[in-house]
Amino acid sequence: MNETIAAIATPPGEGGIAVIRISGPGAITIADRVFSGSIAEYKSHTVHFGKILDGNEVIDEVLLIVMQKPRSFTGENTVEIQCHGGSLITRRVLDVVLKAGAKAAGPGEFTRQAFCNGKLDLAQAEAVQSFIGAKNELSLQAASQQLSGNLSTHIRSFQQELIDIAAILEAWVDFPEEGLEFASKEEVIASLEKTCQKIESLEGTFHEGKKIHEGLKLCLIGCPNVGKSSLMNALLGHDRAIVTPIPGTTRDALEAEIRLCGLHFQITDTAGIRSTEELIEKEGIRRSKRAMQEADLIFLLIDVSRPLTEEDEALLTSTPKEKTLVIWNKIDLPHTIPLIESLPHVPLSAKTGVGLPALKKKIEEMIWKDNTPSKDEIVLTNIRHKEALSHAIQDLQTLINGLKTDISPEFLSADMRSCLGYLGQIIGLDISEDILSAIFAKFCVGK
Ligand SMILES: Nc1nc2c(ncn2[C@@H]2O[C@H](COP(=O)(O)OP(=O)(O)OP(=O)(O)O)[C@@H](O)[C@H]2O)c(=O)[nH]1
Ligand SMILES: [Mg+2]
Repeated sequence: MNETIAAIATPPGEGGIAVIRISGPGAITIADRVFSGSIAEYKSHTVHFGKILDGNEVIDEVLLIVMQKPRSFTGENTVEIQCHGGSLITRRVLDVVLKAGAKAAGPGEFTRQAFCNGKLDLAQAEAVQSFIGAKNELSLQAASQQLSGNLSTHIRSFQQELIDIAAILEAWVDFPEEGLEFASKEEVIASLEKTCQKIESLEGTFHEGKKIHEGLKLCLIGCPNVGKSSLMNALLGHDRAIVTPIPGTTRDALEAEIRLCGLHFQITDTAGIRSTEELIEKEGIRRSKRAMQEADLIFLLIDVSRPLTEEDEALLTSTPKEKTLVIWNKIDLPHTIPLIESLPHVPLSAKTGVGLPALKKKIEEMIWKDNTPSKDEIVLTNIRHKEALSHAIQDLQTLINGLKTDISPEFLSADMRSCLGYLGQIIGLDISEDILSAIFAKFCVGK
């Protein structure tokens, strides 16, 4: 733990500047060995211009920032060197720092120092990586909530409520006669159920959190020539897919990434579905059907400038209702909209863009079902947190059932301890070295 670590903290490649971070008890001494100025005399949180030297050789002219502990991200003495942002020059500055006595930092090691110094709890430390990796506004919002400690505050309040009850349970074990005076069994059950419900509702946000964090799969499906590729291009804002008046233009599933409604989507344009004996097209259609199964959301496109075909009808009845949005396309041409009430639908023209704003609104409705997460809401995005909460809930349920069936208080206390243990894991209490290493290994080097 008491090592001094160093790494390039900015992304690889060329840039105006790059930052090399040194953190640990020896940070100032080590930086002093390679810098032209006298760092030990600098005031904390000041910036200095000077040279990085390898013996007599000048490696780079840099700005250097000194931060004395505990007022730094890691809680350790920290020096940050802003050098020129070429990959070779950055590497050389780092090499000089390593030669002067620092150890090359592993993935997430700076954040791990921050965790060990109590600057962040484990849930917050994990949020750092989600914050950096956020691909859309909602995911950034969720990570920022977690980083500011809101999730941890909730976990701590559950723990506090349970610790109060644990004390009563322990009293029942130690003083079977007097113990009941602290609270009646019914009161204990009622408060456990209340806490359990709160934990369940937090756990329930994971479904939303997963959408936010990982994004959604959206698949465009329909008969040949209905305008699937045109709609994909319209949503992307550029000509990703080939569009022609020839039915059967798209042969393979085409994928693209897109941001819609604050979320990240992986959008798949598929081969038009029709009965065919042609080998390539047949394979394309098989892939379309697979994409449809894997999708979180399906757009079923129908060309309303011509009468419904048998194949349109077959698709209308066979696509999974809960995730299908019907798109009546080509409304810029003379058209008739079929009367179908069973599926949500939007009329539009992929060619002119009419109806696209309504489509986006509809997507939002379908995804959130009127339950758009608000800015202040905590949403779980991390599977580790969700699993720990599920275990905690199971323990609480066993505990509540045990109370109802008059099980011996010793067992109840064991369930309670286990439940508290799971809650603690989320914020990093009593967590094993293996789990910690696995968590930080997912980080990038330099963070
Ligand atoms: N007028 C009009 N034409 C459209 C519209 N959308 C698509 N088209 C035309 O319909 C033809 C087929 O469009 P595509 O986007 O290639 O259709 P697709 O569903 O991808 O077709 P396949 O790949 O063959 O399955 C092209 O000539 C498009 O210009 C629309 O909204 N209005
Ligand atoms: Mg196509």
